[in-house]
Parts: sequence; structure tokens; C-alpha cells
Amino acid sequence: MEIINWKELLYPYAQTVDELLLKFRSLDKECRQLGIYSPIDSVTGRLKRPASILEKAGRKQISPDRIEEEIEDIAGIRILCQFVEDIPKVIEMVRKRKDMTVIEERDYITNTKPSGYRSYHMLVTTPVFLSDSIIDTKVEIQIRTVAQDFWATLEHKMHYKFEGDGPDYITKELRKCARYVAELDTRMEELNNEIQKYGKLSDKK
Ligand code: 0O2
Repeated sequence: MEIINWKELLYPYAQTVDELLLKFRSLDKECRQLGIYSPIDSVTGRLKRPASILEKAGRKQISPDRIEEEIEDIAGIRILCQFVEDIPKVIEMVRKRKDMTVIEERDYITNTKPSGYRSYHMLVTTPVFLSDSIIDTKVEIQIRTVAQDFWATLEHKMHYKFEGDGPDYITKELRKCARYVAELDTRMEELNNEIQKYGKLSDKK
């Protein structure tokens, strides 16, 4: 059985997460300091744990020597937006960056997953400068609204608690809640646009 050197494997991904966190948080900070609307509400990052990498590799029948090629979310960045209309703005920000190359995009906002999951995933590569080499590392960037994230966190918890086989009634309730979340997102966006319009009218007065 092949022994995986986790420290060596994970280090570049850990560095990537730290660097991208700083970069996206800086974009948000720049907008706020210049008084420009920021489509970014908050940014978090995580490194997939070895147990979780091995579980995914086992589930997808990936051999240990193919883990880096085939597991695309060892490094993960999550960008939360307040409104659905902010998501395309963040997508454009990522597409325009010279230090990231987009290799795949998955639109689970338009194509909601059967579970009810909604999020926009971008798989990018970005160079990491190590002491003796420069390597391109893959990162999965998940972009979604605060409300979609609230839902996904609870659904993820259920998934793990019941090892992917949650009770029917909870799965159904979660699907129902996913529809409420979509309605809430639409309504909040409409209200925000009304508030903005009102602001413009009073500016003119
Ligand atoms: P973790 O703990 O976040 O790392 P697959 O694992 O086969 O479903 P795939 O093909 O690798 O997914 O890519 P995909 O569909 O883009 O999903 C990768 C990640 O998206 C998942 O990572 C989750 O974080 C999130 N995700 C995808 N589908 C769902 C869903 O139905 N519900 C929730 N809550 N999250 C989802 P991991 O490895 O599952 O977990």
C-alpha cells in the first residue's frame, strides 16, 4: 500500500488557500475603501482533511497516486454574496484575474442539484511560489449567497451525520427549504433594488 506524505502533498494547497483568502479579501477592502459597491460579503477558505480526501478517493475509485490530478477541491475558497445578482460580478472578477486560470465552471445556481443545492463553482489553477519551485495548484472557488450558504451548511451536516443516506422526511424538508431560500433571495434582491431606487430619488430631491 502506498504511503501518502500528507505534509508534502498539502503544503502548496495550504499556501494557496492563504494567498487567495488575502487576495479576495483585499478586493473587497479596496471596493469599500474607494466607496464602490462590493459584491463580496465575506470570504472563507479550507483545506480538505486527509480523511475526507481518502473518503472521496475511495468513493470515486481514485488510486492514491492520482489524488492530486483527480480530486479538485483539496483547496477550497468560498465567497459569499448578499444577493444573487452579485454572483456574476464575482465570477467576472475571477475570470479577469491574470494570476488565476479558470479550467472549469459549474453553474448549480441555474442547474440546481436534485438535493436543492445552489452555488456557482469555478475550478481555477494558480501558481504557488515555493522555496525551490513554482507549481500550479488547483482550487475550487464556491460562490453563493449568504442564504444559499445557510442552507448548504445544514444539508452538508445532514449528509455527514447520516453518511449520505439521510432520513426521507429531512431530505424532503430540506428540498422545501431550498425553494424558500430561492424565494427569499429573489424577494430580498427586489427589496434592495427598491431601496436603491428610493435612495436615488431622494438624492435628486
Ligand atoms: P466538502 O466537505 O465541502 O469538501 P461530489 O463530491 O462528487 O458530489 P464533485 O464532482 O467533486 O462532487 O464536485 P462538485 O459537485 O462541484 O462538488 C464539490 C463540493 O461542492 C462538495 O465537496 C461540497 O462542498 C459542495 N456540494 C456539492 N453538492 C452539494 C450538495 O448537494 N449539498 C451540499 N451541502 N454541498 C454540495 P465535498 O467533497 O462533498 O465536501
